[in-house]
Amino acid sequence: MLKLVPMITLSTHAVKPPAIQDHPLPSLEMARANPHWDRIVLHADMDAFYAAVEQRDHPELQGKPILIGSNSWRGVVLTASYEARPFGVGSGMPVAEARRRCPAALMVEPNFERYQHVSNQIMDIFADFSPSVETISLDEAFLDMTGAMHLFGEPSEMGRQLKARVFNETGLHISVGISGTKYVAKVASAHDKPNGLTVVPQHDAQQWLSVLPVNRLWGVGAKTTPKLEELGYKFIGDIASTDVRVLEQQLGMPGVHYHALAHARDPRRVERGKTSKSLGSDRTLSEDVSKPEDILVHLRRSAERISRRLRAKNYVAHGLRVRLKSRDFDMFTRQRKFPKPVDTADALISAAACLLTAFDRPGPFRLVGMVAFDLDWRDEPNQMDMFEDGAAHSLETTIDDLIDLFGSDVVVRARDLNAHGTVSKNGVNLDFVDTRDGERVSKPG
Ligand code: TTP
Ligand code: MG
Repeated sequence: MLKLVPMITLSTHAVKPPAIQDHPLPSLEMARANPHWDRIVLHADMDAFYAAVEQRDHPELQGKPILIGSNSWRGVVLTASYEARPFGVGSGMPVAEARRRCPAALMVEPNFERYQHVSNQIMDIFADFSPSVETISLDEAFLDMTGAMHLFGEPSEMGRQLKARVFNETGLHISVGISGTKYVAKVASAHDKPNGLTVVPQHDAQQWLSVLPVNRLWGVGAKTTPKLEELGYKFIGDIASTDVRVLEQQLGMPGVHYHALAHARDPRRVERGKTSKSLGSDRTLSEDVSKPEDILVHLRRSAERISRRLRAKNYVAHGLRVRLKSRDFDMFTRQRKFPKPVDTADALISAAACLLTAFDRPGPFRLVGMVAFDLDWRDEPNQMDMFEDGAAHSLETTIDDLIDLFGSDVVVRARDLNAHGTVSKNGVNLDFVDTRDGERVSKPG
């Protein structure tokens, strides 16, 4: 395979965990010590997703050409294992045609429930790597990793860690592309499939793209490719070196768009939108509560749990939602955004106390809890001035250290003690991570 100059390509084609030390040394990235990254966009896409899940779960299919689909299911191949692909079969091909091209291939019926389950697992892993995850499909997402170097190291290291987590937790391989734009990250993740890791620093991206065929431009499909070739544009570099006015004249607005992509210009941000992660903690009580001061006791506990988890993950929250569930199981919520991002229990509890006054229902309530939402990276581990209250932040990080060393009972706030000098126990805590709308991964705590 032609190895293009400015990139790192790490690939193991056999089905085995990514052995980091086996990979060839990053070429250009090593040569140019620490290239500067204004933005880091990571694109991750599972390899032969449905087929890989079937091979994992049915050892007799491993190493064999398989097609996912059925004659009854729209009659098309949903995907083919990498063993079948050299025969020219793949997604969208009529099953009859695929069987003709690859007679040895075994047909496997899809099991969508299982694919959804694995998809949830990988999306949860993504959410641990970045608060800004844009899900594209069941097996594919963009992660904005800007500002995360102090947590994961160089971009190539981010990719290695993500691949290792996915493999360790699912037994499946994922290909990763990393660059300064969504476009180049996506082209890079497909560049060395399966089990690839390709890093293209932004300042090398145009050169890296230049030798790829024009059909690697977004928006250039089977119809446009021959049209571009007729005009003399075979490689992306041919588009990049042409005056944009000429392209516009020949192709209209798409010509301008191809020109920008060929120069590795793509201003689109990773849209976390509904995929943004939030952290929550609810408490279902053994005795219902009505009085604001009683509700606040429980909210304080939720605030402490959430803030510890925020700090442990180096996250800050831009918003807070308080949740109260009535005896009739109706859920009531009130929420607000913070003027500055927060990660302390103090900030969460002050906002919660404020929000509590906005509820127009008296109770009694059987569940109280809160959710910190619109999470973001804390830019620098010690960037204190970004917080409303630096003193509260250092006090709470000190408490984190004590709890890490001696366990959760080592420090108790005086206001949480009851008349007997003990912490009152009422109910069961449920901490959760919301990674997508309406979906929740719960962890009783
Ligand atoms: P893809 O990521 O496009 O394909 P893939 O994961 O099978 O293979 P690759 O290594 O090239 O990424 O799609 C993910 C899954 O979505 C795929 O396993 C099956 C399903 N799918 C369909 O059901 N219909 C389709 O047309 C395509 C393209 C995929
Ligand atoms: Mg895929």
